[in-house]
Amino acid sequence: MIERVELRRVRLPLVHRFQTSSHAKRELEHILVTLIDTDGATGWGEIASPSGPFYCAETVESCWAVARDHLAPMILKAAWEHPSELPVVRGNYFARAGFDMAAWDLWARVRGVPLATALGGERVKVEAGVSLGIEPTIDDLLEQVGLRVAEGYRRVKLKIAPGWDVEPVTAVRERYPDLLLHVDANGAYPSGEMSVFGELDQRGLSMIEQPYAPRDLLAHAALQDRITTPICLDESIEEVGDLATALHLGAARIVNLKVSRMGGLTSALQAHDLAVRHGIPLWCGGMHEFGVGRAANVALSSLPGFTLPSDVSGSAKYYARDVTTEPIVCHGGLVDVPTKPGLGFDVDLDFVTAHTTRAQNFS
Ligand code: OSB
Ligand code: MG
Repeated sequence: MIERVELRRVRLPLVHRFQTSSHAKRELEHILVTLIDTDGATGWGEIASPSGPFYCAETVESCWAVARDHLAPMILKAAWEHPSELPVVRGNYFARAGFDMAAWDLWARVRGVPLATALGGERVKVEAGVSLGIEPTIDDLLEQVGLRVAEGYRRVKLKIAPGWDVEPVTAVRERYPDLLLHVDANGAYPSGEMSVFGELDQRGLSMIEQPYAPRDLLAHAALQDRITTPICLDESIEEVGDLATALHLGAARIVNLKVSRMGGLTSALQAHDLAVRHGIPLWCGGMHEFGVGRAANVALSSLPGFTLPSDVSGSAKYYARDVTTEPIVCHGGLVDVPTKPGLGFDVDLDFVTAHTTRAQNFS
């Protein structure tokens, strides 16, 4: 049983401004969730919602309200033996993910096993890629790509949007003919837009991520029929049922699984198993998580179905200093899967406290 829940809104500046098709950000505010059980054991989770409702419907404010008014009170009353038995609400995936992750961390710590082992992970290192935002100029983009390739990252993903697509992608491809490269539109193209994707189909990309709006699965299936580059879904997949529908329709040949977007590790695990049964390659996407959420992403990426590099870059790609006492590091494009119990990282409470904008405890 959980005896105490702590919620902290923590704000950290990004080392490099990040622009997607819908918005730009310089700093992030995520909510750290701490669960403390009746024996005093502790688990940490992270609610990594964007501040505004542009990637998905949730916001930091909506997550804070749902966590405060529903998830925290519900978990204090709940009897659960395993994280898969936590009480649930509809939707509100990011908010739920913070609690699910904290429950998994607690569960694994109490048993003295690394989270990756608890989830069924097999890898000791995971392959890392980077996600690069829209830059003011193509030269700026080439500089960012050069920096990350020099650091050893195994794959580069470029954000695209109408007006920033064929030209920058062609420039990067010409400079790096053998780079594992893909694009992510975050659903910015009108349903049925084919010509841009016909061009991008000639650039040797490993995938095109989320070209159309999240619910427009039929448009994704029609595009996949017309191009050979695999389509990868991100925003479209919030529940395991969404994945089943997408695969049935032929709307994706690759899937980006995100712990945050799917309401936590429990649901991501189910989606993993379904994708493996369908022979669909997976990778783990990110939301610029702080060290807590990223440690969960690293653990998930150690599962056998994650056969493509994940967005689990080292802390240094995002933050000058992370919320964990040790940063997550990437060497030669690989991130070690932690071997310590639970998430395998400790939270730097002094640093977190110094960057907390609002906190509330429940018991
Ligand atoms: O679509 O994958 C996305 C960041 C914020 C919102 C959406 C996305 C992203 C990223 C960053 O691509 C991935 C990372 O955490 O490195
Ligand atoms: Mg994406």
